[in-house]
Amino acid sequence: MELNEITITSAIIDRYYQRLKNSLVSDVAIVGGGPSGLVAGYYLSKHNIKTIMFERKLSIGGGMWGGGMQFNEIVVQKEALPVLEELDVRYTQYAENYYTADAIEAVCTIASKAVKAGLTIFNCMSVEDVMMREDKVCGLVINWSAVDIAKLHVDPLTVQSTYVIDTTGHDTEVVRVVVKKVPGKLNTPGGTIEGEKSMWAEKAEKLTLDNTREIFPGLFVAGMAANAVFGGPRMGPIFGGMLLSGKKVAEEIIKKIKG
Ligand code: 48H
Repeated sequence: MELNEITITSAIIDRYYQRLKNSLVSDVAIVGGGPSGLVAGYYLSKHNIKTIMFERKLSIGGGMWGGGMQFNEIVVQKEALPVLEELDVRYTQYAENYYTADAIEAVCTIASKAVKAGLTIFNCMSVEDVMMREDKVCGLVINWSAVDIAKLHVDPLTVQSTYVIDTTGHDTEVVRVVVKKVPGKLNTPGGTIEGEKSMWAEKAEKLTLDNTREIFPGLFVAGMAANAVFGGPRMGPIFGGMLLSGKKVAEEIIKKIKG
C-alpha cells in the first residue's frame, strides 16, 4: 500500500488543529501534568466536565517517574488506596499503612485512564500568564515551551476556562503570576504565597489535602503547589497526598459546576 508523506503531514495538522480549536473554551484548564493534575483530570473528565491540561515538558508524569532519588517505586499510605484501585494501579503492602507501587506503572496507568476518560492533554506547552477579568481568573496564556526555552520574542495565545487548577508542583507557577500581576489577595493567612517548608511527611500529607482549594476567584491549587502556597512542609516520595489532592480538587469543582 502506498504511503504519502503529505497525507501523513496533513493528518497531523488537521487533527491537532481540531483538538486545539476545540479547547479554546473549556470548563477546567489544568496546568501541570504531575500526579495531582492527572488524577484531577481523570475525575473531572469522568464526570463529563470539559477539561484540558497543559504540560511544559515532552512527557507528563512530573515528579512521579523517579520515585525517590530515581529508585522508581512510590509509597502510598492506606487512605489513598481507593484512588489507586479506581485507577487500576497495582500495589503491594510493605508494612502497616505503607504500600508501594511501581512508579512507571503508576504514571502510565493514571495517564491512560485520564485520557480515556476524556482529558485533552497538550504537552510541550507552557503557561506563562492568566487571562483575568475584574473579579476572577478566567483563562490561560500559553506558548510553545520551545519558544520559552529559546527565549524567542513570540507572542502567546489565550484559552478561556471557567476554572483553572495550578498543579505545577513546588514552583506553583500560575499562583506566582497571579500574585505578581492580578489585583487582589490570595486566600492564605498572609494574602500571598507563604512558601514551602522543610521535610515533615506526616504533617505535609495532611496539609496537602487541607490546602487543596480555591486560592483566588477562579483559581484552585492542588498537589505540591497547594503546600507551597499555604506554607506546608514537603513530604518526600510518598504520593498519597498528591493522589487525594487531585481527587479533592476535582470534587470541589464538580460541586461548583453541577451543584
Ligand atoms: C506547563 C508546567 C508549568 C507551566 C510546571 O511537580 P509535579 O509532579 O506536581 P504534583 O504536585 O502533582 O506532584 C508533586 C510530586 O511530584 C513531588 O514533587 C513531591 C511529592 N515532592 C515531595 C518533595 O518533598 O519533594 O508536576 C508538575 C508539572 C511538571 O510536569 C512540570 O513540567 C509542569 O507541572 N509545569 N506545565 N506550564 N508554567 N510549570
